[in-house]
Amino acid sequence: MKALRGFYYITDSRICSKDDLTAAKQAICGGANIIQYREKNLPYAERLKNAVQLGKICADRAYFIVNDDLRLALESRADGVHLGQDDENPKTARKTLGQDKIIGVTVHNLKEARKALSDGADYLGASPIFETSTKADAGAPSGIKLIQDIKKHHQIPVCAIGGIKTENIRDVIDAGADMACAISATVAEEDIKKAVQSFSRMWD
Ligand code: TZP
Ligand code: MG
Repeated sequence: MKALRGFYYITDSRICSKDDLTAAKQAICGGANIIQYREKNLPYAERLKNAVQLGKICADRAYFIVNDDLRLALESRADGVHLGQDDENPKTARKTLGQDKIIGVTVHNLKEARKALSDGADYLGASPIFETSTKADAGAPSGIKLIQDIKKHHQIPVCAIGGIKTENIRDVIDAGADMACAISATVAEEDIKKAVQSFSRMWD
């Protein structure tokens, strides 16, 4: 079932032994509720082809979100787009995609969270919670306090990201995270379905 809640799977072709489509299918079977296509290296035409196929795989089973690229989100008819602080403004994304699409925004502190809310974000990505080597410029870890602070002041779904493993997912959920991503702990695993299940079952 589609919901802005539960495990949020992000593709990463750099560390995955399977193609993104096969991996995403396994992630959905493992209970991922959201699939994000995050691909920074392929040419646009190839990314569009992949995004369209990923959208079909997600269908009514998971939300399909495109990272960074508003045009790709629009042309692949994704359910939404995820924007970093240096990407397109959420207001522009709203105008481009329309009211019924999902706009996620990465935030590192409460100030950015307030701004993203006033710009019309549908959910916030709280980042990075813990130390990560998957994103070189992720910045200093905020710890679970960032999740607690956002949830204390705002009523908006929060997705935690950065260094999340099965050992710390309980703390992340207890802090109030509605969703969580764990890239290296799932994408790089041989059995992606099983790896995703070990996170997704925490919301049961
Ligand atoms: N944005 C903030 S941290 C991060 C992204 C894409 C990488 C998270 O990867 P991992 O392997 O779950 O730490
Ligand atoms: Mg980005």
